[in-house]
Amino acid sequence: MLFFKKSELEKRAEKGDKSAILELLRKGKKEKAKKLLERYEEDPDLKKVLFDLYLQEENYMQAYRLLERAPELGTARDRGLVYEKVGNYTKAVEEYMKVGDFESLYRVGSILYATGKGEGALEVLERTLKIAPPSKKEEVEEKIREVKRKLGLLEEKKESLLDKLRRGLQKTKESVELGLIFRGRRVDEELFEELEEHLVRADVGVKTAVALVEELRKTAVRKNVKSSEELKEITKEKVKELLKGCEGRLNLPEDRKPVVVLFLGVNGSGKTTTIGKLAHRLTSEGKKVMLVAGDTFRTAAIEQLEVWAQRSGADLTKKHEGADPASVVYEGLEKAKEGGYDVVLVDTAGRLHTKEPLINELRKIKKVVQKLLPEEPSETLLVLDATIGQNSIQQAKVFKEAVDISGIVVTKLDGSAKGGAVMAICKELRIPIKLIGVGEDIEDLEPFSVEAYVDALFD
Ligand SMILES: Nc1nc2c(ncn2[C@@H]2O[C@H](COP(=O)(O)OP(=O)(O)OP(=O)(O)O)[C@@H](O)[C@H]2O)c(=O)[nH]1
Ligand SMILES: [Mg+2]
Repeated sequence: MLFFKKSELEKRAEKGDKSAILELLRKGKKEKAKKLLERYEEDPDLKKVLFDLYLQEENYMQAYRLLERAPELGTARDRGLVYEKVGNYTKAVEEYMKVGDFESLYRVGSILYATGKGEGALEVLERTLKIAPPSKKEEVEEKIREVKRKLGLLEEKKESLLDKLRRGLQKTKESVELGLIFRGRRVDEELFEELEEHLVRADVGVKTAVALVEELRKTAVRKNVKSSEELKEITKEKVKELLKGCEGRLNLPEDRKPVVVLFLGVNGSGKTTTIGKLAHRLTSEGKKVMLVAGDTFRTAAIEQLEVWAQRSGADLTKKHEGADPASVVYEGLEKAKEGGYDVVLVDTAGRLHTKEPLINELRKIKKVVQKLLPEEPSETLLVLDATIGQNSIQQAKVFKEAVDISGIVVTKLDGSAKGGAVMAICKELRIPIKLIGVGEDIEDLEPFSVEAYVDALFD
């Protein structure tokens, strides 16, 4: 048998000499030291050392055992961690709250959420977000969304209006690089000329582009603008000013029943799709919605509206192909009046090559509406396809001849390299843009916002 001679240090340590025990620990004799620490753990200093040792080893049960007898051991953060690990959540929350920094509050939020206290969790997480370091903000926001979803407080909105517009105007931006040309440039004649050219390419309209750039030149001199970034901000402000008055809200008075909205526009401009999207929005708000298949030209057109009615949870009034559109409208309005509908959305045909009949048909439809509901239609919306850019202005003039138009819907902004046409449309026609289509999905309809539009176009 081999005997190891105990060192002086160990002998002293075994007798409970504090400094000897700590020296053992320092020398790396951890197991030996731990045994002795446990033997003499009633000593407050040694208890503290042992507690830290347990934490280092992630031996939370043992740390907890010590805490039960000495609740002041360690820092509040340490105690919070130990309580959390052994499942004493009430105490964990208490301790973390004492610390109150980002990490601790975030732990509290997560614990409360995991233990079914969603409302408490939300409150704490919102406080956490305020003190979150930039790198953690997104994570906390996601957690907040998760809690809100769980609590049923979140409408499932995946994309903000600005995001949608950015995505929508991607094509315009790629082809005309409106944001790019302002990056790190000298403010000189070359830049102004380039800007003018790019604005024209975005289908802003030559007159508008020239006038805008001329104004920018003057402003740049007056304000002694040196950096292109500064010029960009000024350009954005000018464009926003230019578009003031282009923004309009859909007018659907709550006190009238039913409210009628007529949709006009050439073939393929997006009338039926827009009606479907709007119906979806209105039914989600709890409104009772009737769609009227006033485009009787093709069976497919009627069927398409039928599909949208099903998707959006609206009802549909239709007749056979070739039926008199005004008579379908009449029937639809009668049903809507009787059935207590909130909104009626009327689809129409848009065959421009038959201009005279088209105009007559639209007038007739309007007359029928006013016969049954003298205050309607609340809105007569002209649907214009952004991809055809300035050409849409010509179309609009034809429709304006037929009936008064109260608002414009610009569709397919997502697929267009001519997003700038929105400017030309609004300036030339002097009719507010009320809605924009930014995709083919049911959610891809948004109110038009000058602010968001200009930001998306230039940033
Ligand atoms: N990308 C994109 N496509 C759209 C948008 N709005 C409509 N469309 C598409 O454009 C095409 C024509 O849309 P419709 O709604 O059928 O057009 P309409 O004006 O009813 O046409 P007619 O019934 O033929 O007079 C369809 O393929 C739609 O999916 C939009 O905002 N973005
Ligand atoms: Mg259609």
